[in-house]
Amino acid sequence: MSQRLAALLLPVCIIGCVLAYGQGPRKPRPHIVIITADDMGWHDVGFHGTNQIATPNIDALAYDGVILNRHYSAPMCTPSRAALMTGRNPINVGMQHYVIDSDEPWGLGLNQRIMPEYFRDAGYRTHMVGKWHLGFFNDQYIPTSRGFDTHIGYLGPYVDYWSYVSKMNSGTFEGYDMRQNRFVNYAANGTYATDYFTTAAKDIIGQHGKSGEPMLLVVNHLAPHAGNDDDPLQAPQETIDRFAYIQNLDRRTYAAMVSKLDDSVGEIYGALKAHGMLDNSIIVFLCDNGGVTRGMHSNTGSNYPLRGQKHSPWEGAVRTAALIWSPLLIDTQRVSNQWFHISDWLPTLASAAGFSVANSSFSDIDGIDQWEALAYGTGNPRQRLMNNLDEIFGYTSYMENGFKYINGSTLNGANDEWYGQTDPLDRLPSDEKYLAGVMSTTIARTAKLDEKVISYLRRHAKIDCGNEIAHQPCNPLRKPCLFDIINDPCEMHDIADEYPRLMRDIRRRLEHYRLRAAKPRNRPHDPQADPSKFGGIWTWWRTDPTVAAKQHDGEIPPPSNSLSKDTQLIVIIPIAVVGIIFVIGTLLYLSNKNIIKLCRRTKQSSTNMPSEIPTDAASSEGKPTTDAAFSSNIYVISDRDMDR
Ligand SMILES: *[C@@H]1O[C@H](CO)[C@@H](O)[C@H](O)[C@H]1NC(C)=O
Ligand SMILES: *[C@@H]1O[C@H](CO)[C@@H](O)[C@H](O)[C@H]1NC(C)=O
Ligand SMILES: *[C@@H]1O[C@H](CO)[C@@H](O)[C@H](O)[C@H]1NC(C)=O
Ligand SMILES: [Ca+2]
Repeated sequence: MSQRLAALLLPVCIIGCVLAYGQGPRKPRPHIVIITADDMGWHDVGFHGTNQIATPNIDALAYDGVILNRHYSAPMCTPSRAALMTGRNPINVGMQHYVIDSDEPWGLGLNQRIMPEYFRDAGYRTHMVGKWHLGFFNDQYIPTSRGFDTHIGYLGPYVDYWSYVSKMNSGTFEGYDMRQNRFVNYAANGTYATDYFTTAAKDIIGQHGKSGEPMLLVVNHLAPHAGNDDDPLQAPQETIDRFAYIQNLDRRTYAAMVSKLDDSVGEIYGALKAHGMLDNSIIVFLCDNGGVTRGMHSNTGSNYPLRGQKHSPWEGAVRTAALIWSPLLIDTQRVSNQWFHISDWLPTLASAAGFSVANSSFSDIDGIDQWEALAYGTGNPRQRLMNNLDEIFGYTSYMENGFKYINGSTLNGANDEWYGQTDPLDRLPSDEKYLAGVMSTTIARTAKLDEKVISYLRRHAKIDCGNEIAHQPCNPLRKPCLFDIINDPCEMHDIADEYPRLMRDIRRRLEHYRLRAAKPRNRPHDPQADPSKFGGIWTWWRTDPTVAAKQHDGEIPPPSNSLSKDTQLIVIIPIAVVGIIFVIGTLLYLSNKNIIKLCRRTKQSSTNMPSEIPTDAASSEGKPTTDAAFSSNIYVISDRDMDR
């Protein structure tokens, strides 16, 4: 019976198939735009509940997409960017310790295959705008040598927002750091960096237009990172003036820096819309690490009420503001509490684009493909998060199944407190004003956002730890601490003594991580890097000139699509016919058995163990009373009713 039906349908299918092919190729891969903020705090976006700094565009995108409420980055720039680009944990690629100063001869290993290389192979055009910070002492390390068709931006950790000068080595080395591919970009000089990068991104989108090719665009903003130490906070005066209600002048300027960044997000969205790309786009916004309220490169960023700040083992360093927006997501306008590590983006976005990076012959990906969980709101594929294990500074920050473990700290504990509480003298805008701001954005109007939905989501994305003082304060410099990070997100109560077995299990697992970790790649300062030797320009000072001469300058390679259309047709038709017969047969079989169930699958955690460490017998500490979910390995947090 099923065979007769199939025979009947077959000619229809073939005709349909040929017609469909004639009308154009398969649905094109989605455009992917990743926008990163640098050193921006948890408490510096409106969707986390503050009215101090308006970020209506970022917020509208968050409310209409998925708020990633447990998004974890590495504690500093270089490790985070390494993880984003490689899909690997920084400890496994030797990028776990500190950052690359521009006069240091090291970078992300050339044996690492990075995001734009994977996407280029999948037919993408690949563009980077803004910060690199993964090494440039040799020109083989720069973005356009590593898979990006184009790069407009700087190579080091930070520059002046107007002059693009970057000072290193206690200010004794000073040079211009701004590139257009391999060339020095002098045109940017004098234009506010956030504006320049926004224009560059819009130009790329405009030129790309409806070319039909998929686009990967990574926009790594300078904002709101501090500039050079002698003039760290910089924004146009008219923007600063809009925040006159903020008493602290540095914080006021910082608010303007964040506000310009928010404008950028709105403009990039607008450009995608104007060029007909929005319907098939994925936009990701994330922060590379927490804000810096105090100390070196302080920008007054706030992670309140989270503990700590950038460059520490605490949540304030690693739990970062993030969102994903896309018409390709099925279950949107929600707060996701699935654990997400920055290394997950590569496999996740590849999956969204229809290809896999999991088993490349180049490297083992540590990240987990969370596309299905994000798109359908199903499950929580990740149970473990290695924030960092830095043997040089001597600290470990790690989470599994909702328990966070910290041993040791940075800077002898200088970043271990709670910072960034809003000045009570600031007369903040009202909630009504906040809502009106979000609703007035193009994003909110296009998405037809509802004010009730916004208020609901905002309430659920906010972390409130009350005004409680830590009554079990932890000093990880003395002994390791453990936190129930779901019920104690602000790391106030050390519960290590209550869980001796879990502590032992964790220590054993951490030993696996430690033994498997790559040696940090850091190299000391090199006097030869001094820009004054190169006409005041930061450049690749260790490039072999004979190799450099052979490299073609700034040329964009052709896309990798190869088969001719006729060949494709000859290959596709027989495959399609066989496929259709198979599908019809299967459908008939399944409908008989009445077992078709669509979507909403819950994944078995065992198939999704992070590959960062060898799978170990799961801990069996018993059933903690705090959260029923702990009792199961399939650790599902319901997004809609987690209210903390
Ligand atoms: C940038 O512009 C300023 C002001 O015009 C100028 O003094 C400086 O030399 C320029 N920098 C470079 C690298 O050309
Ligand atoms: C990668 O391939 C190897 C063998 O080729 C296999 O053992 C391994 O399970 C694969 N890993 C993944 C993540 O698919
Ligand atoms: C905690 O960190 C310190 C400093 O790195 C180290 O000496 C000690 O062995 C660690 N303790 C445990 C229990 O791992
Ligand atoms: Ca950073």
